[in-house]
Amino acid sequence: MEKEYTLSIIKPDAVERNLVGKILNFITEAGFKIVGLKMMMVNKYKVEEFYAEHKGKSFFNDLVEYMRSGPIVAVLLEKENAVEDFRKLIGDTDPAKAEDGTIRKMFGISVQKNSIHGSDSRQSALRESEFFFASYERFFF
Ligand code: DAT
Ligand code: MG
Repeated sequence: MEKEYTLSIIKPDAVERNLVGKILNFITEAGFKIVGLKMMMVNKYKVEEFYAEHKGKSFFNDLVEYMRSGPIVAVLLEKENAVEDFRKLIGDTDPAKAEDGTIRKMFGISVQKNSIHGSDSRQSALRESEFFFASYERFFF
């Protein structure tokens, strides 16, 4: 089995509704191992850098405001085929379109307040992991 890593963020709407424990349990029950974990607030510049690929889009400014509206939880996860399997576990960007049993379907409120982030590729996972976690905060066993 080849280990792979992906980066998740439990977003402000889910933290605010006290869903962190429930969501983490759902993730570990699906076979992912937590190898990094951090609760924080991010400033405008950090969010803009994190979501740089969406700069200029109609929803960008609202997205940035939302992501810094309250605490988030960054989670580094390990599993075979982690990136693809985690995207399946969270479901479509729009909770209304997400499949039954996915995290966004269960907990998401809207496209913006969709409760959780998951890296979209191995390259993104590496970039996003380094974005949130120093090397001594990443526990690759
Ligand atoms: P994903 O989070 O599924 O990778 P994305 O990368 O296309 O989706 O967009 C990043 C986030 O931006 C997404 O989780 C919520 C927000 N977003 C995307 N499209 C949106 C839209 N049409 N209206 C409002 N927010 C949007
Ligand atoms: Mg994305």
